[in-house]
Amino acid sequence: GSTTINIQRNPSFSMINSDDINYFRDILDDNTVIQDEDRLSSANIDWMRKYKGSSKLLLLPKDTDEVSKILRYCNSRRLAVVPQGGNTGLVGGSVPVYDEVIVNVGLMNKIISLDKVSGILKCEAGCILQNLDSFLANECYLMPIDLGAKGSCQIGGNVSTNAGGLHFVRYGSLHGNVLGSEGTLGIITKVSILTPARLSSTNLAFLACEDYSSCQELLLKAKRGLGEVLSAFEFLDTNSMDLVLDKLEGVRNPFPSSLHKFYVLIETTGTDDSYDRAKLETFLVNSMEGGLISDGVIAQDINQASSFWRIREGITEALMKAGAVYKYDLSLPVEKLYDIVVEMQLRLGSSAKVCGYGHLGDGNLHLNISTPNYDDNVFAQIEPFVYEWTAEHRGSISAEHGLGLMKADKIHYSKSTETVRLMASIKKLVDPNGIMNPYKVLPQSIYSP
Ligand code: FAD
Ligand code: 2HG
Ligand code: ZN
Repeated sequence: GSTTINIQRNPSFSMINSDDINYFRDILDDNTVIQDEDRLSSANIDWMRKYKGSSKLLLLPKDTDEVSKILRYCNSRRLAVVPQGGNTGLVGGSVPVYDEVIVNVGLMNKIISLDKVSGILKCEAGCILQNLDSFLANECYLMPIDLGAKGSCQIGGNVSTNAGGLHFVRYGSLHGNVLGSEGTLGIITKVSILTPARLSSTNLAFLACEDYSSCQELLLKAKRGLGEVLSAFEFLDTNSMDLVLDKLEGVRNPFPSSLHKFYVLIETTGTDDSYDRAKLETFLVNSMEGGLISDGVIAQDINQASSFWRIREGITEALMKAGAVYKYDLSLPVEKLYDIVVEMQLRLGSSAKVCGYGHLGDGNLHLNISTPNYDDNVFAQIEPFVYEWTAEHRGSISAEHGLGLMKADKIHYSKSTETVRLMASIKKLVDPNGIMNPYKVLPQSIYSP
């Protein structure tokens, strides 16, 4: 079921009336001012079906000019707005809390240009990540970001959440040149992004480790031994694997004989297939001889590679199918990163299944706790413990998913009072009436318009 939010609707926001609707009908094309119940109900609820708003209006602008007109009008009328992209966000940032107007730039999905020498791609913010990558594939370029939601998420959403994903370890943060704000400062309409060359050879290994310290050592060895070709280093624990095998159709364990404690995916991307492959094979043999891995296999073709990725990318979906999920996205020092999973499992006992996986190369743990049904007692065991633990170890409570609604009042676990005040004053400057994505990112106590 959806979560009950104990935030009051900000009374300074107006309610939509028929004049407003008429105005939007006037400035926007037919069929882009949406009041239809069905379409609104899917735009009102998030991907996890955990956060649910009650917006009466969804707007689909077709260009920047329309976005400006919408925002100018909403600001003058004090109508609150929630920018929405693919609505794949995992922290309740992309859906209204109350009756905010939903603005989705999904119709703004044109690729504007690609500079074939520099690799600079210009596109509208509503382009779907996977479509951009397919376009680039024909030009031998690559999107520097990849994530399980690529078939639905929009580049504008990626930029605004500063999404991390599976290739962060190679290409780094999307924010090399853009600043994100989870829709709290404005609406992104166009994105200009430097894309790396798409290289001809990709190899993927699926490995089994029997303890967490081996995973860590493997990461170090991979960075040193695979060096310039390393393009992903992901891990999952036995509970995560178990869940995927149980809940997703057609997924099988590459090592059918038994469940291992940990699994690691190592991807390499380079220019010389025989050289790259030999490098990965040598790495595998050395890791096996050194006792770091207990088993390992290199994908023989693209189908096997996608079946390996399906295991890792499918965990979020499998968790959804398993019942209630308590989701945390932590960044922690790598040596401490798995301790919280062990501690949490001890705390919760057999009443819950604690899954740890994530982007080990970036020190990003996805801690997910799964129970058949939502249970307040379980929740009370998890929070605030998980945030206190993270703060104590100087980690971040929001590694890549953003703060959204879920963690707006938890920001102080990761940011100093001064930083939060500074964020609030920037917000006040850009959005004086606080109409942009209210109740998200910043706590109401610090920022209320
Ligand atoms: P939405 O969910 O629609 O919105 C997210 C936030 O961005 C909201 O605050 C919204 O207001 C704002 N926003 C959206 N569009 C705009 C815009 N044009 N202008 C201004 N603000 C805007 N995230 C990761 O970082 N790494 C992962 O590996 C990853 N894997 C995922 C796997 C699955 C299966 C799923 C369901 C989600 C995953 N996510 C991951 C989370 C999510 O996909 C990302 O946060 C993504 O960047 C959201 O994009 P979106 O277009 O769906 O945005
Ligand atoms: C991933 O890395 C995503 O698979 C989703 O960021 C993580 O569901 C999650 O916790
Ligand atoms: Zn992730």
